[in-house]
Amino acid sequence: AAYDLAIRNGTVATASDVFKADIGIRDGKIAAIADVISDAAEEIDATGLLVLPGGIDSHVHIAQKQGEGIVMADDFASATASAAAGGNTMVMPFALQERGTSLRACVEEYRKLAEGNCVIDTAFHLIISDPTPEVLGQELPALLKDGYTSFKVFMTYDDLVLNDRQLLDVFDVARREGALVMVHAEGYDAIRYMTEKLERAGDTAPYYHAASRPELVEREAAHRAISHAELVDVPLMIVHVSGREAMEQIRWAQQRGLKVYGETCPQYISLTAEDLQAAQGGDAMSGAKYVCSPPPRDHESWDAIWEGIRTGVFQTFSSDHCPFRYDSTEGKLNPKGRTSFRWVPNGIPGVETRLPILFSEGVSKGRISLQRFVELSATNHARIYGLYPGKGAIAVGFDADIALWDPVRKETIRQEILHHGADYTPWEGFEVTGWPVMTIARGDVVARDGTVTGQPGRGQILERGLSEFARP
Ligand code: DUC
Ligand code: ZN
Ligand code: ZN
Ligand code: ZN
Repeated sequence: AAYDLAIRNGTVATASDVFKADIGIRDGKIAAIADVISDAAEEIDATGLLVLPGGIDSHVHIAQKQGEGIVMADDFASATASAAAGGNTMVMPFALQERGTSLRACVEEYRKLAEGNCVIDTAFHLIISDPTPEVLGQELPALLKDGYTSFKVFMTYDDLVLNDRQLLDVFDVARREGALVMVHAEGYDAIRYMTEKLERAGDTAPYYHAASRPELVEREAAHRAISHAELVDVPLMIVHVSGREAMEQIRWAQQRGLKVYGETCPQYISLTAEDLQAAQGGDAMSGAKYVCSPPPRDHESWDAIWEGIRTGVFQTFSSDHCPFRYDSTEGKLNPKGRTSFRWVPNGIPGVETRLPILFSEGVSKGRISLQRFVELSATNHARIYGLYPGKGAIAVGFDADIALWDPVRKETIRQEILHHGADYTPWEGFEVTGWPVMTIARGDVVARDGTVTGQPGRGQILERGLSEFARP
């Protein structure tokens, strides 16, 4: 046969077009797109289904080192299996530098955890917490040459925060080496001030996590990051934007001609700060299930995020998957977490539910086109993070990374149907229209009808190229 696999009679969507076609796959790559492909060893009938580029989730945390006694709920096997079941063919987790340690040594630790365990392809970003002269002068440039072409910096958290001068120094290296900088924009001092004030008043329940990080905290940090990036003349990606305030800072920068990009996430179009409040008669601690940073806001914020999505302020829609078990002394309900929201680990699981939520709230409800969905879920992630061409589109010569979607299937999100390592989903009971029914990664069927069929270890750890989006 001319092809290993043909996907027949489906409706193909790319970032620019929607059309009926068959797809021929050979050696893990898309070898042909044609009206009819009949000479394949195997066939999948996609009648009534959408044939989309597999999702790329460029913001996930897997097995990331936490503070003492806290453990992430996913390893690389479970996180990538969960991603595959949710219509993804690639994830980008973080290799975290701990202060006082070599960046290179940390990268090798994370690689070791990932190697042999990933169901789908994976590529690491770096997190820089300790920008010593050695890190900035030697380690970072060398790692960039090895294909780690983006890194995240934090403007908050005791163990991660960089001061303004450190941000400027890191930005300067990114500019010189062509790396893309991702920024967690929330201001450390403002959060500390609010947290201590709330704790003094006895307001320590998970609910007060949101109050400790109001939108202006995010707006101020976004503005500061943007201004520093302008000073250095380096592009910037502001990740996990939660509402109007930070969105408007990015738009302001873009209107001034700066290369500032924006990412948002499902929690900012579907959860609110009220979710952190216990249900009537419920356990006040249950709000911990929704503790992530920035926190979910309100319905007006959802509208602002949609405005940003529709008008192109945001380029990527990621999960920020950061899973902790709820009912665990190593997770949300750790002993210190019960005493104050300050110690509840920040993050929620979402790698498997990202695409159904965006598809349902976006495409099915008529807020965005299918092409825009493809761009936000896959193509832009590949373009911005140095994987394009090759990934992120349905085109001849690209990896055969494909998700088949049933656009009219109704599903209720429930913990029992998910594959992550967490013991809950923040979207329990959330109803969606549109569901990924099969995921094909480099030509292999890795998930089908809610069952993960891809073996751990088939996924590769990829090096990435420099991104055009990172050019000053
Ligand atoms: N930032 C993230 O990107 N993920 C989880 C927690 C956080 O602060
Ligand atoms: Zn380490
Ligand atoms: Zn962050
Ligand atoms: Zn994150």
